[in-house]
Amino acid sequence: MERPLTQHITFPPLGLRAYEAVGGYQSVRKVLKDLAPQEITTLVKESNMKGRGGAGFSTGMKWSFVPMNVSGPKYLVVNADEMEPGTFKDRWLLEGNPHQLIEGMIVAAYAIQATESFVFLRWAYKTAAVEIRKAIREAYDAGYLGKNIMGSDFSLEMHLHTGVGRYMCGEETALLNSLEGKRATPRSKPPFPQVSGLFGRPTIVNNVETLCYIPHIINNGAAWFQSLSRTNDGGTKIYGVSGRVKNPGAWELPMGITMRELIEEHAGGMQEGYRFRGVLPGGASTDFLVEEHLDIKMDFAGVAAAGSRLGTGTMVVLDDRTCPVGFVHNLEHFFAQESCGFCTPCREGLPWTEKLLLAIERGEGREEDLAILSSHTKMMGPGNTFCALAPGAMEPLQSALRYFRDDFEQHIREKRCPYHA
Ligand code: L3W
Repeated sequence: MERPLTQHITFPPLGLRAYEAVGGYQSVRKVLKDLAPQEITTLVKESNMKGRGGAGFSTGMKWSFVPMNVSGPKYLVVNADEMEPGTFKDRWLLEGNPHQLIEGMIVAAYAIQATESFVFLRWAYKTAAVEIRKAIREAYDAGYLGKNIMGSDFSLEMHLHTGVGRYMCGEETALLNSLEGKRATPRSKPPFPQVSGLFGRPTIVNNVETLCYIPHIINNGAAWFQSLSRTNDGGTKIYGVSGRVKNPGAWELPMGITMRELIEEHAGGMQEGYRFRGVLPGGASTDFLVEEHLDIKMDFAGVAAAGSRLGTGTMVVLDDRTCPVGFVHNLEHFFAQESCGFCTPCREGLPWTEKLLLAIERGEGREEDLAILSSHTKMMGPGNTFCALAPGAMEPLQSALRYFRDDFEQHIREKRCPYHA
């Protein structure tokens, strides 16, 4: 099985010469010599590459929205602000092979003719910051960055920017505001960043995993990328599993592998004494799925058909000895804390949700609280808030109210948490 993305991951990562020795930076040489910017975008479109940050938007299509005949600067920004609970896939790529990301960034920047690029990195990823800084310096020294790359007329600057630890900065327009030195609140879309992004200029924001695939698509072609997958969404995917499984971790596997294979084979199944109860398939801001869904394909369409989202593809497993009310309360505590406070439903609704869940968890809930929680899932649902933070926060709650309703009712009826003696 091919694992293009992770095959050269080492700790510490390969330096520039060792990376070149395994084929590194070939795609930069190839595009600068043989391919026009639009040809790269077309190739990425044909590969059916869908963005790996959580939304699954077509990468080639996103790039094609950048106006090519405008003068003035354009920007490429990598969203490396990985802070979705349960998600640790980009960290693996950042710490284990930073040159692969830089190579993907150079090709992407060339495709949209950006002259300046930024890695917006989560502040807590200290090791990644050291490795990326070192790799950027090596790339400048070798002539892959800076003026007239490899003797061509294409020039690109690259900067590492570390965030301040806000989940909100993972939303692309809040990230751009933060990069401009402003408060990290989201902007209204449209206009999308491809047209008006950083400092009002055309900007592409892509996830780390997304950009790391680009060198491999350039080197091996769209058909090869599609052939790695078991479904219509091209490529491999980094999947992860955490929770009370025997072997929690992350693995690069064909897109469309089943949830059962991931949990039972790769994660080794449940630990002794624990039973599978449910799973958040793609980080905390996705709907729970349960036992009946174990055979679904873990691609964008497969998870959506089951009533959830692939999201980041990093699953959090709920077991039968963990209180689902406490589990969801913990998540809503995170989301309430991370609301930027800009729009009212999110600012007011999330702390209210958190308080209701805490009361129920403690055995102080009232019967009417379940109806209030349900109405919150609608009031903070898609279309009622400024960005996707609160609707995402409502996904685990609305599905927990559906699949684990008996647990909520038992807490209220017995005025205690049945999971605590
Ligand atoms: C032009 C249109 N561009 C969409 C572009 C848009 C963006 C991309 C996705 O949230 C999700 C969120 C989290 N014309 C366009 C267009 N685009 N329509 O496509 O856009 P969108 O709005 O669908 O999603 P988003 O706001 O980027 C991302 C979920 O991911 N998530 C969280 C992940 C968190 C991390 C992290 O911590 N780093 O990855 C997990 O599920 O809830 O729903 O570029 O411009 N008509």
